[in-house]
Amino acid sequence: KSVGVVGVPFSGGQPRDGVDLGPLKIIEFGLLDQLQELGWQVKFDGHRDYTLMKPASDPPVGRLLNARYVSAVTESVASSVSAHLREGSLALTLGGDHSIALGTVAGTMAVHPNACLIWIDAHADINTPESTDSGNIHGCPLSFLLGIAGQVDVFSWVKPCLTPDRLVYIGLRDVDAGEKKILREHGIKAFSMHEVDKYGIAQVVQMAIDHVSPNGSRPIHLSYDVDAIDPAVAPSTGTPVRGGLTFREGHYICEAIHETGCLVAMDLMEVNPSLEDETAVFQTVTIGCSLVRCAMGETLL
Ligand code: DIR
Ligand code: MN
Ligand code: MN
Ligand code: MN
Repeated sequence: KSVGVVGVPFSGGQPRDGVDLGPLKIIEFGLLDQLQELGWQVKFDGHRDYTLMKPASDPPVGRLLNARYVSAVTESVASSVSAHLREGSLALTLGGDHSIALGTVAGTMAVHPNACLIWIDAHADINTPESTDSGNIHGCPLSFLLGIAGQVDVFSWVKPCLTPDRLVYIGLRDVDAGEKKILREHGIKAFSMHEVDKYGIAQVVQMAIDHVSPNGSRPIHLSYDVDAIDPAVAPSTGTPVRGGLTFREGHYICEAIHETGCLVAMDLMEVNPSLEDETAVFQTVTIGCSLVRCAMGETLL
């Protein structure tokens, strides 16, 4: 078994500097050795310098900020992910902000068109170019992937590749009014923190997997925003929201998805080592690594 690691030191999908340092810190912390110890053959070409793709001028496209830059980076990420999957490797992408998932999911769907997407996040990241208040594209990747974003010429490379029935959320607790309307209108399944409290994490994960993969046979793409975890546990992230997943709930999700045997791609996003103090950064980077290890087969016993 082999894993292709894509390090994406990119922050252009949101305004806070430092999230581009996430992949560097996670790898510095020793994630690749840890995966080797779990029996994975690790392929890592080094962190690419995406700043080379930054256009000289990138004025807002409607409300969208840094749209040309985000588009160029995500298009490149999509081909990196596809290449790893075509070689039969699991694709692990380390962000960077969550706009990068526009690339990773497109890359997965290019190789596994029937794959499903499990999105772990405090936020729904499904704003359209019209509904976004912030203009930050890390709040929008799913609208592009689902084809509900409308035509944006800058993103013409993105083909709708996801259907609402193959998307499920766990962990939501900060969803914009416009996003709630989109979730309702498209019948998208979401387990917010309310459902986690109500049913417990084990039942929520089971219901989520059953929803997106009714026969248990679809390839799974797991896109994990570290802000899904409670900020008391994972503080160094750009848009923390109280009332999140506990340490164990966050890990349980990864363990249960590993147990399906269907995981083909994972994203770990929004670790920002420039936010909060040294202890907070250590905690957040540590949990980032352990979430990935659990999704890739680490067990407690
Ligand atoms: C908000 C926040 N819904 C937006 N989104 C965040 O900017 O669209 N996503 N923080 O991670
Ligand atoms: Mn997110
Ligand atoms: Mn988030
Ligand atoms: Mn369904």
